[in-house]
Formats: sequence, C-alpha cells, structure tokens
Amino acid sequence: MTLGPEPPVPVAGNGLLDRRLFLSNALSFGAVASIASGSVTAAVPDEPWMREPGAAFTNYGVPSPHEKAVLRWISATAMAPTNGVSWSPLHELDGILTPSGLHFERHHNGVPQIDPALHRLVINGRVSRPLEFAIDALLRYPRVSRLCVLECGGNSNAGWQQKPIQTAAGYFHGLVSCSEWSGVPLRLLLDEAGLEADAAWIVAEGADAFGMTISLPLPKARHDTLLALFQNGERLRPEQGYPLRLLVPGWEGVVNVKWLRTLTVSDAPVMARNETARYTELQADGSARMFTFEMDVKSLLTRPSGGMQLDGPGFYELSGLAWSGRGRITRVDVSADGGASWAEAALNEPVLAQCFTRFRVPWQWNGKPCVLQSRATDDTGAVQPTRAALLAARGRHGYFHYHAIVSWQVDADGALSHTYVDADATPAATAVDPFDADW
Ligand SMILES: Nc1nc2c(c(=O)[nH]1)N[C@H]1C(S)=C(S)[C@@H](COP(=O)(O)O)O[C@H]1N2
Ligand SMILES: [Mo]
Repeated sequence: MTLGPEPPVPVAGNGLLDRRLFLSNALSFGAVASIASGSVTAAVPDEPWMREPGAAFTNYGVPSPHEKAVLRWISATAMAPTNGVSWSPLHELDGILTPSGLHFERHHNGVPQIDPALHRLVINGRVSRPLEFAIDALLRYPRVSRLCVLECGGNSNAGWQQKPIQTAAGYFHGLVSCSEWSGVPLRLLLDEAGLEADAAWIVAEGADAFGMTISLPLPKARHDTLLALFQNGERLRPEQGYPLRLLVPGWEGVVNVKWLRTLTVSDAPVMARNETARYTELQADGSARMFTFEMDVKSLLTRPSGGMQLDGPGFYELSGLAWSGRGRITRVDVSADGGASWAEAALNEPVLAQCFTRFRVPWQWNGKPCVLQSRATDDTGAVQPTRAALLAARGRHGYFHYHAIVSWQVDADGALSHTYVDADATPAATAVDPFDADW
C-alpha cells in the first residue's frame, strides 16, 4: 500500500483497492478522492425545521416519508392474488438485518389473521405423550435467540433463464432476508413428548388456508430448529407466521412452516406436493434431486448493482451480502474485470454461521466499461460457482437453488445492468413461463 498523498495502488484489475485502506492510519480518505458537495466559505444558515418544535412522540415508529420508495416488490397474479411472493429491496439496505416490514414474503394462500388466544400447537404421531400447547404456555419455556437468514429455495431462479433478467438486485435475489429470531428450541418439546424408537421425520402443518405440510428430518429438528415467537425483538409479524413458526437455520424456506399448528412425528417423510412436485428437480442423468434442504454458499454486490447509475469516474465503495446455509462465510473476493482478477473484501463483524455477512471493498473507477462480481467461500470450503460451472453441474432443468456468481455490467456512462459473462451454449430445456412461477 502506498503512503502519503500518492493514490493507493490497486490490488486487482480495473481499480480495486486494498480492503485495509480505511483501517490504515497512514492513509486518509482524501488520498483517494473527495466526494464532498463543495467547500464551505460562509456561515452555515439555519434550516426551516430548526425554527419550530418537531413532531410529537409516536407509539410505533415508521420510516421517514422521504424513504417511501424503499418497498417490497410484490409478484402475484390477478387470478391468484394470495399466492405469490414479495421481494426484499436488498439494493436499498445496508448492514445485515432486514427490517421486519421489508422481510420477503412467500404465501401460498394469503396471511391468516390468527387470534393467539385460540391458536394451539399439537405434537403427536410417534411420541409417548401427544401434547397440546397454548401460545401462553409456549411463552413460558426457555428461549434462545439467533441471527440467521431465511431463503426461499426458488430465490434467484431467474438466473436459470437464458437472458439476464433486468431488474433491481433485490427483485431478483431478495427472496432471502436476515433477522434475529427468538423462540423455544424444538428439542425441548420433542423430548417432553417422548420420541418413539422409530421416529425419524417430523411432518409440520401450518394453519393457513393452503393446507401446507412438509417433512423435516428429526436430527435437524433436534439440532437447532426453533419454534420462533419473536423476530427482531418483537413478536413475529403476521406475514412471517404470527404467532408461531418453525425456524430451520440454513435450510430452504419451505420447511420453515409459518402459523405452525401440528408437528406429527413419523418414521418416513409424508411426500407432500412441496417435496415431490416442487423442490424436486430432474437432472441430466435422469435422476431427481430431492430433499435439497441446505442453502448453498452465495453472494452478490448490492451497491452498486443492476439499474443503478455511477456518478462519473472516481471513488466508490463496493458492498454486498454473502451467506451460506452450510456455515460461516470465511472470505469474499470481488472482481472488477469479469473474474480475471480478484481483491479480497473486508468482512464486517459479526460474521456468523447461516447469517448475512456484509462485505465491502474500496474501488477507483476509471470510467471505462467493466464487469463487477463477488465470490463467497464458506467454512466447509465451498466456493460460489460461476454460472457456467453451475449450469454444467445441474443442467438446464434447474429451477431451485440457483447460487452462481452475479455479474453487473458497468457501461462507460456509469449505468449498471445484469449480464452473463459466460456464453450460454446449452439451450434452455423448457421455456420459463413467468405465470407458472412457483417458489
Ligand atoms: N404455512 C405456511 N408456511 C410457509 C409457507 C406457506 O405458504 N404457508 N411458505 C413457505 C415458503 S415456500 C417460504 S420460502 C417461507 C417464506 O417465509 P416468509 O414469508 O416469512 O419470508 O415460508 C414457508 N412456510
Ligand atoms: Mo419458498
């Protein structure tokens, strides 16, 4: 790294700078660039809002009216308005926590309005004592809290399409959100009910008008699965499963059953629609991928990202999110030359297993067209694949678990768009019908 007034030497192609730039006492930001709006010559004038008292206290705060464009983007059809998703605006957010009101949603048939006084959780099946719990009773059990992501298995699935989709980063990758969840370890209640010798799976059912059932292997249910009652400090939002949901850290969204009603212990999976017709994928060799519970290592640059506009050559911070359902992020590399060279990004603390990790890297843009990418590695050694490698491994029948490196094209005028850097030689197996979308 260069000291003094000299600009720092790039560590990778097209102006990527050393991640320790801001940590070094020897370097000042002024050595890189000045982004200030101007220099001050006169006294700073008072603003109108300094001359009268501000607004009164509120019982429940809401964001500034100037931030009203920061919204979830809803995709549901007019024919079935209660079956669809809403995407988290990841490109508008910073840090690792998703505000509860911006957590992505996936409902198969709307959000039930449940009276917690009437709601019950039943544990039955292969247990020695079938049990019923009122919410008030569950609130008396010991709880644990943990930060972790929840990601739909269908997140980012537009990546399987032959043409790069042009939409904001969050409206392409935002079927993932990160919260602090608090609740009762499921193990406590299973042990209280007493598991029978052949117990191997748990079939969970929600209380919405979808009649959703899904099977969860018992080891994961006993390992770290939570009966979540709280999200980001307050009780769950109705959209996230109020008053009670399963929280299965690192596993695909569909097993995180909302509005949880029954847990039936069984010796085999139930083979419901969402584990046979959906979340199961035909492979090139004729076999099918099933019960692909763990979400893979993944990352994307959120700022800047597709649809954004750079304000001329000069200094930018590249920032994004990395996560892995299998463990902790150990490293994120960023490229500004389409993957030809890489600079290691700084990881903001905390860096936790199955949680969003925020990464940042300083960048000096020279004003020429280039391609920005990020590549995450987790503590199992898994490295986020290129799109070409993912297509080669999974074929063209893919719909779920798309986690390839994301490429943002920067044009000479500073406009960013989504691009694929590898030529897409293999023809798509089937045309993707956007109205047949299912997550
Ligand atoms: N009861 C019930 N649970 C459900 C669903 C649902 O429609 N009904 N959708 C599932 C799917 S596919 C996903 S991705 C997650 C989404 O959780 P969220 O809406 O809190 O983001 O909930 C899962 N649990
Ligand atoms: Mo999902």
